[in-house]
Amino acid sequence: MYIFKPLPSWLIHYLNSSDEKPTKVFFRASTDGGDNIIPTETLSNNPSDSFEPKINVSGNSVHVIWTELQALLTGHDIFFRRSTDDGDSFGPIINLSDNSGNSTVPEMSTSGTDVYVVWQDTDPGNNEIFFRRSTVNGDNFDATQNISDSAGISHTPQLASTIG
Ligand SMILES: [Ca+2]
Ligand SMILES: [Ca+2]
Repeated sequence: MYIFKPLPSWLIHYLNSSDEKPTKVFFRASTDGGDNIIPTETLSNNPSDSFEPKINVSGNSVHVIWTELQALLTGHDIFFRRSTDDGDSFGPIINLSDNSGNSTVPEMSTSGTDVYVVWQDTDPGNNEIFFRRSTVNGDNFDATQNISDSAGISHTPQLASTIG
């Protein structure tokens, strides 16, 4: 006797339209290859715009990052949220950048239970690329590292990792 369990497939979208402000990060998932899609869940919780969502799946975990406008004068921050039950529920929102610089353009990669996040940030005075790593599946993150640390404008980071 064989039991076939379709691989889960995931999708995320965010709405950016003039009739819904602020923009938010929405999550929807399908566990049957897209035949049925669970109701939309709103992952962001911010009175200003949330945008630039990125998603990664590792095992039963779903990791999502995005950018939020905090205030016009203090710029943006990078936020992270994870699910460990195939997207049925999500844990608390974590502010990964949490600084007064303009933190934008997040990218994410996973390898086993490691989660890697980069973004560009003006906190040091010019644009640098910041990096944070979790070795515990996003439960918490190590300290932020400035991995560009150059006088010029460093921007548009990309990230890749091998499967752990
Ligand atoms: Ca910031
Ligand atoms: Ca730089």
